[in-house]
Amino acid sequence: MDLFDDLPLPTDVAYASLAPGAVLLRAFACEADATLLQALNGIVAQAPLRHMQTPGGYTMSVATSSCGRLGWVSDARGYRYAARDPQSGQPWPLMPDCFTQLAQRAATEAGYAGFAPEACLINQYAPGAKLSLHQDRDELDLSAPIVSVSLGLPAVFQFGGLQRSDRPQRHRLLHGDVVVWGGPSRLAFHGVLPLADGEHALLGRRRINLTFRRVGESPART
Ligand code: MD3
Ligand code: FE
Repeated sequence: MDLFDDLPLPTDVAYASLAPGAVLLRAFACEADATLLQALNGIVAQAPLRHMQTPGGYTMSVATSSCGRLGWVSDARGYRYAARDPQSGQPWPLMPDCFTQLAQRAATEAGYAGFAPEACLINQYAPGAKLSLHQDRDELDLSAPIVSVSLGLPAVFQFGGLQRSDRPQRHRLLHGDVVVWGGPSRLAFHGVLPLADGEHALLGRRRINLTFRRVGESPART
């Protein structure tokens, strides 16, 4: 069957509920880390990580790329999903089988069987990089969850409510942690505090976060 039916993933999963609809699968991606990193290196060789401009005119401290049918793009015109990398004019790299397999198995564990990601956004944090509180609402299909995979240095993740002003909870996300965000948590405000310096045995001085998304039919809003 699938080339990555043998992707090493735990059968006995440690769960924690972070909020209604949000499930943390602690260390779910640990054993698959080297396979995922090798696939990631292939993607960023074709579609390099870059610091995008926000619609407000800032340069993001996080460097991003994508793979899959659609990729996430930000520029002066706004945020959107696009079928091509604006930097090369080429389609985004294909989603590797090991990525799809991991996202589907994690979604199934969290109660979202049948999740078929169309886009994987890759975020790279160097020490000091952060992501301000935001909602993910560039997708049309808000019934599907988002699956996020943390690799490398630990991060402090902020997770709030449906209003920007709701005081966020803080969680440490560690290498290999996978979180599935569905149901009422799908539109919650969230962000990442500035990354503390450190050295990770496999990834070095950085954190990588992969988010697997279902975008929905006509992706471009802007
Ligand atoms: C909760 N990424 O790419 S992952 C993003 O660590 C993003 O790079 C962060 O927020 C990172 O948009 C956080 C966890 C996450 C991702 C998407 C969510 C949490 C979410 C969407 C809705 C609610
Ligand atoms: Fe987000």
